[in-house]
Amino acid sequence: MQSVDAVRADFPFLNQIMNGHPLIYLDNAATTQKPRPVLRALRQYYTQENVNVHRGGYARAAATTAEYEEVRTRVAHLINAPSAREVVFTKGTTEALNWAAFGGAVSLKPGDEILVTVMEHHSNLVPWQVLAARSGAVLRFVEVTADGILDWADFQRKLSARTRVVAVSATSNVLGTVNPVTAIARIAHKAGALVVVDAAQAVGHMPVDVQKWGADLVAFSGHKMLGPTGIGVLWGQRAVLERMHPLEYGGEMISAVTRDETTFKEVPWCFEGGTQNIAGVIGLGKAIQYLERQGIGAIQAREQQLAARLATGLRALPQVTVYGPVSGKQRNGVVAFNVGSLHAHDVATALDAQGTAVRAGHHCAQVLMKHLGVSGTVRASVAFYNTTAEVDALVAQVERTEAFFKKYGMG
Ligand code: C6P
Repeated sequence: MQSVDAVRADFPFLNQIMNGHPLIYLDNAATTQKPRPVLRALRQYYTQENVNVHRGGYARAAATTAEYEEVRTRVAHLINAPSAREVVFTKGTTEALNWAAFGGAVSLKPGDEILVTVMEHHSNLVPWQVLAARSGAVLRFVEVTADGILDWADFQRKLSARTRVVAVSATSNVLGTVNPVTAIARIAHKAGALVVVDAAQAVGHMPVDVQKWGADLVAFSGHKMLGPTGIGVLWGQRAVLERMHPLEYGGEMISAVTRDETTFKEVPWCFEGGTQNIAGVIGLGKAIQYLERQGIGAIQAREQQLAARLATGLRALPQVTVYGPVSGKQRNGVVAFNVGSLHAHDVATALDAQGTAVRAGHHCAQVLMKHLGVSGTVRASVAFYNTTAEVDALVAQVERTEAFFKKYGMG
């Protein structure tokens, strides 16, 4: 990996003043910033390459189509998928997970069970809840231990021959917990369940090998891994994708249309109806190139190191509660915390006034908030372009915030 200074020079967003202070951006779990090669590619696309793909017979159309399809191969390489034809472009993780739930990968009947975890983001919970309500299936939750780890005994207890789907996040967007996907998929498959992985916080932040995971469907978003918004991926085992049906019918996903019937393109193109986010795909390709140049293993190590330092610094403050696993290896770059009884939004506002951007609230994980017994948390999330000085500055700012409110008898 390049030096942090060299890396930061590639991210113009990071170089700005916020509320009179140099901006410290620690909301990377919400979305990461974009490096110059991605920004350049988007500009280049709209200035010189903007044609529709898979349609035109002219040279520019062929070149842009080839570029678009090359990104599919790049994505496959990044996640070690056996074939680029198992990569479906979507709007993002949310859309990909909706396809996983409603695309016919599994058909449920009353009494069947869907197993999710308490730490799921709403995008990997609400679709399953709706599917359960429509089919008469039962949605069950695997609990989380006091230190923020998936309760393995509870998982084994709840997994049964009735379980038809196990839907789990690779890493939690609140606790930072890294879940043992390979082990989960192995025993879930033994029980005959479909395994769906929400990898929104994993891809680009840790080495992901879908073959090693052994899951059936994996979803992730481009914007959380240096790419543009509005582009994401549903990876699926070929046989699983083959038994799914498109959720959007229309242009470009067809093979032939008569007055009476339509035949569809093969997987994955049958899932990409209408004009796609071509610029998004091309930007995603550049993001992957950038990540691979830095080295995904090195990125993971750096983000874990920064998060561990942050968590340790915050834990040392008398009023601060840090959520999630203590061990650096079991967590990614996310650190959620609260300061005494202060409202998370008040803390985030105080940090914003000091130039630091963090997220506060339920983080689209209300079931987890209920489990933690809080209405929300503050959440700082690092990327490999953050510095130790920034992390230390946040700890100092939290300490000042704590002292400020204490002076007025709050917190
Ligand atoms: N989490 C966060 O601040 P989309 O919005 O479709 O790109 O990703 C949804 C999603 C699904 N799963 C997980 C684990 C996620 O973290 C997210 C997005 C952001 O935590 C925005 S809510």
